[in-house]
Amino acid sequence: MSDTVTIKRKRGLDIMKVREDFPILRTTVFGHPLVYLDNAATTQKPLAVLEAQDRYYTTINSNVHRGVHFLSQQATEAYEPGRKKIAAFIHARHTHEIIFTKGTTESINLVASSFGRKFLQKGDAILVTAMEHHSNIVPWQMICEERGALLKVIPVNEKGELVLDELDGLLKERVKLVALNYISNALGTVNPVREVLRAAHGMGIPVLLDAAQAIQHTEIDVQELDVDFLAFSAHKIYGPTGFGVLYGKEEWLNQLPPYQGGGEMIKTVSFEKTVYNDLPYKFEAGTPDMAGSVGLGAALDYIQSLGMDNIRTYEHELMAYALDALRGIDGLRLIGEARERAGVLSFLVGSIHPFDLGEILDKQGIAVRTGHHCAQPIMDQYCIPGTVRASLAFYNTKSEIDALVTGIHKAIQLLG
Ligand code: 7TS
Repeated sequence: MSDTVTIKRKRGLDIMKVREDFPILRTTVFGHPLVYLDNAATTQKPLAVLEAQDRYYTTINSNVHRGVHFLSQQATEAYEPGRKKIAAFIHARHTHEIIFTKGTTESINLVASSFGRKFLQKGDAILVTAMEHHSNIVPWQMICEERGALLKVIPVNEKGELVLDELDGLLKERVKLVALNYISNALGTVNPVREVLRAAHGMGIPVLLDAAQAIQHTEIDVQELDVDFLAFSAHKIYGPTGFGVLYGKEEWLNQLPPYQGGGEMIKTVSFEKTVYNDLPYKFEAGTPDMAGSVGLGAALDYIQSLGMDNIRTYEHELMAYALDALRGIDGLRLIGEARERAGVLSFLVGSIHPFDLGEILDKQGIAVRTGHHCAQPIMDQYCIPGTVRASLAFYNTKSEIDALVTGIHKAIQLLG
């Protein structure tokens, strides 16, 4: 580790300096400085990522793996290190346990489709939680319907926490796989994934973690967690859109059939028989997103130069500040009051429609998200159509939280 990184780690983050790495944060919206609080939807990209991708297209672009020519080899040499960086970042045992996908959604669809076709029988079940993103519900519903299996649900209490008392009972109902999010995008709940893993593994049941909202906020060690599958998107961890990762334990990935057929995923093809490629290529049909791998690799380098521990400490402090500030607003109701939370603040104010509040905030340059956040079942449980959601990143500041509070007060004056 370089001296500068060590110094940064000791001193924590210099947020104003960090913000300079993100050119888009200098944008003004309706005459106000942009306050970007929609980080759960997608994060902004630092110059390091933008420049790495630009460099790739400007100087290296070519198709990987298939050519003897100079650029093709350069492209392969630029593309494959991304896989190594990701494996190191999540502490995977093997680099070939990292499968490149389009994002969390495709990673989950891959497992649902391949695992489902191989292991799901009529009357079996998949277990999810009541606070999943649609990406971790619908793919399972689809394969369950196809295989005559059932989708079962771990309930969530009023505070937005999993009701684990029911877990053992549910697992006994012919559950073949548990799929849950690490951190909820709708409530901000950090789920007790270790307890779920322990209970599931106690019965020999594999677990898929949807880490779309966790990878950017907390250190993840897949070996220490002993998780079987883990999915995340590059764009939520300061990398490019359209690129993501499925981690799978080698022993599971070797058992699963390919997800899609095409180039790259084969060793030999004849009309009589096709022999599939080894991991990870067995699951990577077609020309991959080379710039995606380069961009995600650059994002992980950037994050590590700041230090995940520094990021976690700062975001924790910012979250505590934001929670205090929002709780001080008369008539504001937090949706999700879990003891362990990260990244996301979901709320409603009096009888103001989330969309109206979002619009008034937007006019003040404050970007929040309104709606059901692709988590309709948990919204139904709270009997609400949606919420206003402010979601944090390490480049957000306490004065941006103050701006949000001022903006909400303004909305109350106008509409309350
Ligand atoms: N799982 C969770 C927990 C998510 O938050 C999201 C995206 C996904 C899966 C899907 O990720 P994708 O990159 O494949 O689309 N969540 C959100 C959100 O909260 N607002 O916009 C996208």
